[in-house]
Amino acid sequence: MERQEIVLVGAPVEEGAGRKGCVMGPDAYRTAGLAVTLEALGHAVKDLGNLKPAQTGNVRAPNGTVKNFAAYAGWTRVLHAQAAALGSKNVFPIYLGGDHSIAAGTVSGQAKAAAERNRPLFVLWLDAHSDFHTLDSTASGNLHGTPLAFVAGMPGFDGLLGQALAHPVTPQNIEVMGVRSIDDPERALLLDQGVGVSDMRRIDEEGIPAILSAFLNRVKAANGLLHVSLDVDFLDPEIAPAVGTTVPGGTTFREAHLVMEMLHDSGLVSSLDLVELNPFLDERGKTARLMVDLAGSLFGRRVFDRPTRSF
Ligand SMILES: [Mn+2]
Repeated sequence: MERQEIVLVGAPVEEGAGRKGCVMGPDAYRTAGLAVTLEALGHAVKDLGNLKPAQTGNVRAPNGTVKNFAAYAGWTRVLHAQAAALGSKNVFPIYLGGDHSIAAGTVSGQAKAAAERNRPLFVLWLDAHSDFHTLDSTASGNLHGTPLAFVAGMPGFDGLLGQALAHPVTPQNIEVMGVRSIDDPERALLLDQGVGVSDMRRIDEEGIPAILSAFLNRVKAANGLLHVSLDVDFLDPEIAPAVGTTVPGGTTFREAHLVMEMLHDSGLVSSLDLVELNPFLDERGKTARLMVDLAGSLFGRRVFDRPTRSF
């Protein structure tokens, strides 16, 4: 396979989640051997270490419900700038969260870089939740429930970047896969905006290959770039307990690997988030190792080569 220049960017963010621990996520991926796993597949890996949030001065929360808004703004700004810069280079960034709020910066930055290359950005959001709350609709106030709405250009996020979002992701270019927990305001907004949603029932009924290949065909036909945002809770908590928001009935080991293997074979993926790993809740590193193994499948690990057969 093609050798990739992979860049690791640590974003030790936990202010978007309801409980502490995601701050340790980037180092857990390092401990679990992410770099050596990718290097063993023939890729070059450069680790930029962990970022620090930008100073935001006196940014104020738009309402009293949202928690840690200034921290969210600081992380969004530094990650947006980093992702926009990496997206303009011939490298593959992997953003190591941190809770899922990091995607406000990573996806918006990748979208900016894609727009500058005249390519549409598509987003595959692998998650138990749709993270499509606005700052007004969130009941918990936990900001890791809002990044997808922000990058899709939903209103009310002024102050997050300190300027309007110039390059939102077209909602129809987003596929949310693996969901099994959506709040009513999110459901209404997802439907209204035409976001693709393949919930667990649809995965049960139609299977990963049919759903994912239809989406990948759309990305390819549009000459799109594809950002993948992998939340630990996409996986069933039996195999991935290290997350603060477990929801039963997630994807199996094989379903998750199949997603990654199909993504690899497509050659369409250009950036990746690994988010919501909470090492404090893990069992002897098994969730961190599974996430690293899934990254391995995305970057070409396979049991056997599968040459196209001609008869
Ligand atoms: Mn999430």
